[in-house]
Amino acid sequence: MKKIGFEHINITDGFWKIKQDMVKNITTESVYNRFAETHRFSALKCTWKEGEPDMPHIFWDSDVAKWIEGVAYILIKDKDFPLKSKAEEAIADIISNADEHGYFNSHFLVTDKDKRWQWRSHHELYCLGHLIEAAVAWKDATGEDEFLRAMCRFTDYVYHIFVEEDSAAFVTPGHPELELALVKLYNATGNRKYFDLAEFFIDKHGNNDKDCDTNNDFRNDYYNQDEMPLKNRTTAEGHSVRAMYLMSAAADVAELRDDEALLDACKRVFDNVTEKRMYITGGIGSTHRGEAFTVDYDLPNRTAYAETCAAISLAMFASRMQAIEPDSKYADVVEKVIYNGFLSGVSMDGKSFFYENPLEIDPDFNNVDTSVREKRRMPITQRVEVFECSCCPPNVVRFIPSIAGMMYTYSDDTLYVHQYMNSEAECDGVSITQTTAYPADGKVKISASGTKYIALRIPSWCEDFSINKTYTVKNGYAIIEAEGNDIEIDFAMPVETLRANRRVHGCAGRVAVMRGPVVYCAEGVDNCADIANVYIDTKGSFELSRAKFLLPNIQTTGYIKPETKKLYAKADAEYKEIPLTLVPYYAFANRGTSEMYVWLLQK
Ligand code: FUB
Ligand code: ZN
Repeated sequence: MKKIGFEHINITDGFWKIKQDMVKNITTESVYNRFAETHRFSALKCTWKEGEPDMPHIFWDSDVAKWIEGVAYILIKDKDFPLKSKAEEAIADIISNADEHGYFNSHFLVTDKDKRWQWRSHHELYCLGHLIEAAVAWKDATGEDEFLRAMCRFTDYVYHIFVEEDSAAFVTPGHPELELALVKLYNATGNRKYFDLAEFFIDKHGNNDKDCDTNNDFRNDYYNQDEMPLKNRTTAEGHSVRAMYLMSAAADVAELRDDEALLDACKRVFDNVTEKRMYITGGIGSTHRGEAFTVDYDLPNRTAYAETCAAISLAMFASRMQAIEPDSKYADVVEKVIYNGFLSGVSMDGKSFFYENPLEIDPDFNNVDTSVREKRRMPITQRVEVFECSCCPPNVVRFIPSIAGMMYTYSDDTLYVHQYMNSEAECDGVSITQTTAYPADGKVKISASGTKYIALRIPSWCEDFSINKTYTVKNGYAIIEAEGNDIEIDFAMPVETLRANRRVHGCAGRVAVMRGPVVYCAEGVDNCADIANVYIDTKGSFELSRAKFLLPNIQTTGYIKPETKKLYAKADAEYKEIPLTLVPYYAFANRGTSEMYVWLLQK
């Protein structure tokens, strides 16, 4: 199946139009300013000298590259986007400071010069991957190909070092990313050598770099995605962003070379992540140690790592799988991620970010020392504008402008609608318009032409829907003869309560509240203290109320037992009723530091 690229789709109104406007008008500039202040842009000039402060970090180039990629995606829709000139300056620095081989890295060009290609964990290939993605995007946006040609030259050099000369101290990128970028480079240039290099790295994972960089207890083969050949994998292991970037590339390669064994591994890993290792928000990676997956069902709420980039990487993997195999489980996961564990990563004003996205916050425990000797590591409770390791903000900058790229795929006779957003699209003789307020409600009007069938994803959260046409359901999609039809769909979107698998011990006796794809939470700022002790009745009433954060709040009744001053007291006290307000999870922590709980006790 082919994807309809986001460049062919205009989101014209509604939820994602607001978010795209936010990124275009606020986030991109704000991230630029923070990166300029923290020397990420000046580092590209490669003038840093030993002894000076602010030595260019090994992966600053990737931060800038993702930001340029985001600017390019905005330029595709708005040629006059004012930050174009800032991106041009950065690109000019990258091109002009490359060495005689085409090599560019703002860290290794000014320091550790003799350590090039020696440290697998030092992100050289990762940075190149992001630079390639930026260069491909820049060419698409502007038609200018100097940046792309520079990155081809750099990639040719990498091919020489890794394939022809075999002179590097490692053979797989410790942090995957280049692999998927090489597939993009191949698609952009048609040069088979870049696909060969993608295959080279994909096939090397788990076959070689056995004892490289194991200087830290979490920097092991799992962390570096080198524990076994990809085609043997059954579970997602190690650093979650690395794992999902790598599986994204594996899906690309499996599809392009028609590799069933590799594709089967992708399917197994996807199922393992989404059936056993994913939060209800679509967050993944439950420990900060190595930013990693742990074991099945280990999904602690308060210490959840659930990095914003990890959510993005899962959406990247899922959206590749949905283009290979028509099964709605992939698009369901994309939807879960984009409305929850990804979107909580950026504040409602578009300026600040969470790196970690926990499902539970109690400032009394998160923000103070909870053991005598050592502070337990806890997620921060308020978003910040920049981090020392600031991979997430520019990932938001590139992800939201290109989000429509996950909406549609098409085969000879069928157009698949994976996501519902108010939009117009035109590509390859197929055109489709969606009119909807989704996910504020579940009504969607669709008119399409240029396709014989249209396949509409029935979201997994939806038990009751109507479509004004005759349809058959296959793999989670309602298939309709489309030509000339005005389709009206209504996905009933009642408030639902969900329980977790009983192996998820942090959720024992608790329920989460969802409406459509959106997970809700209770915050201290709207409610009482100690939300941990509030029960809700799953059979009680859940009313929608005024939207503070784009989508309606939910009002229900909470039940608490009377407060006791004792540390322990008799259990048989009567419940007291309190009004309980729930807000969309993506909007938590936008009104100061406050308690926050996704999982509430079930009465
Ligand atoms: O290593 C570069 C980035 O920093 C990763 O993608 C993030 O997970 C964080 O480790
Ligand atoms: Zn990140």
